[in-house]
Amino acid sequence: MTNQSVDVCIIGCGPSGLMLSRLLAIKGVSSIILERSKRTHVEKRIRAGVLEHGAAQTIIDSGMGERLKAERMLHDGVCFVIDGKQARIDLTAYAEGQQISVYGQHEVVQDMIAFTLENDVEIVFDAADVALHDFETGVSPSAGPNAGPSASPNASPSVTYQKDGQEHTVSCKYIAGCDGFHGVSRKSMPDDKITEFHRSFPFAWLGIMAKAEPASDELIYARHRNGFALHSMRSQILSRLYLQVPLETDIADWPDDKIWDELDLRLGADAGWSVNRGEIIDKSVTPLRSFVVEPMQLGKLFLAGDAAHIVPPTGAKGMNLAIADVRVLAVGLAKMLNENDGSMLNEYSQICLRRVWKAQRFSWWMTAILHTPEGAHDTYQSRIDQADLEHLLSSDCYAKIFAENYVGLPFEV
Ligand code: RFL
Ligand code: PHB
Repeated sequence: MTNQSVDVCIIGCGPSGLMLSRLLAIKGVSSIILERSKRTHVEKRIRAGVLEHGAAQTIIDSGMGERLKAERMLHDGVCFVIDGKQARIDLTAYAEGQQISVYGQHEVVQDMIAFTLENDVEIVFDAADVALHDFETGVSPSAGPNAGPSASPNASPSVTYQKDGQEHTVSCKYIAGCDGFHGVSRKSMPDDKITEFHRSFPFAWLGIMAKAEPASDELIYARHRNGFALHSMRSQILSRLYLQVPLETDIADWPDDKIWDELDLRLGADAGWSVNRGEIIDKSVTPLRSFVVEPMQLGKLFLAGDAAHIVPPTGAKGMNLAIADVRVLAVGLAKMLNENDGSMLNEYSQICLRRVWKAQRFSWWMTAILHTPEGAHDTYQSRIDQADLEHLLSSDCYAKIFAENYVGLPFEV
């Protein structure tokens, strides 16, 4: 049995938890990260690939972006293939010179973990049965309406976990729930204190990573009567590709050749373009869903990233939102802990949710116009979606709105 004390106990060692820990350290606030999985698992999990301009800059400014700076692929534009016809949006021209960075989330996480450990912040991997205690009490001086009951403003939260057959306790001033959609933090909030908003989509993405030179320098989003496809990449020798598939898809029904043929069909434009094939080293199916919890804070517990909201990956927003959340949270916590000023912490939810809902709208819209529900490609809705895409690809005003959202809206904090 051990007992430790820190300012902030962070649950989850994904991009949100790691970035929060670093931003707090810069402001002299101590933290520990509790992670239920093993380090190797966390570092190998293949997920996001696109960083907004501001998210990449945040990683670089935090000191954790040396490899990102050296190895990222900076993109000026993004391509679309709509029923075989190709078009391109020049992001940099429409978004005041800003670019997106293509760099794998697992590389971001590896870089952040190495940096965190080198800088003597503790990460406990393999932490089982993480449980949150006594966080519901008042948040701070001048607590706002979402801050929970303030019956005992001096009560301190704590977090317990099991490791190596022992129970451990972390006493802290605040808890940050950065533990993803399936984590324990949001589930610890009483149902009557939160409102959850859900939307599910009637399809999933089959994603592959392949040892193949990307066949295009830029990302290609395709809408085809068979469904959506996406051509992305991780490096000059690694391609990342996705196909819209039915929700109940069994990966065994998709042998490699079938995947490649379908990618060629959906992504192939007029000119007979085809993807470069290679050894498939990862294959997975992910259902698409949207989710938001309001508020993102209760007493001294603050949720960030996927713990508080999920978007379908079509808009490439999830990891970017996670980074935007913890920028706000770090400033709010530091102001409270260093200056006894709770004004920003009490506004945490409202500030984050303004960005979250805009990203929800953008991700929902990207998903709606680019996917074709099975058997529903000649419907009223599919004609509306086609018209929407044609407008996007022929209008400077519309392209500017797209580019502003895709490279990332400005940060409030
Ligand atoms: P994470 O990354 O899920 O990390 C949460 C961590 O918490 C741990 N955990 C626990 N630890 C202790 N106790 C518990 N009880 C715990 N329960 C869970 C987990 O093991 C994990 O280590 O959440 P975070 O940090 O909020 O980061 C969010 C991002 O991971 C996510 O939004 C993105 O991956 C979404 N996403 C994309 N985002 C982008 O910004 N750009 C993209 O291009 C992009 N592409 C994608 C994506 C997500 C995808 N999938 C697989 C859903 C593409 C795909 C296919
Ligand atoms: C990726 O490279 O994994 C990726 C790119 C763009 C998206 C989603 C995922 O919209």
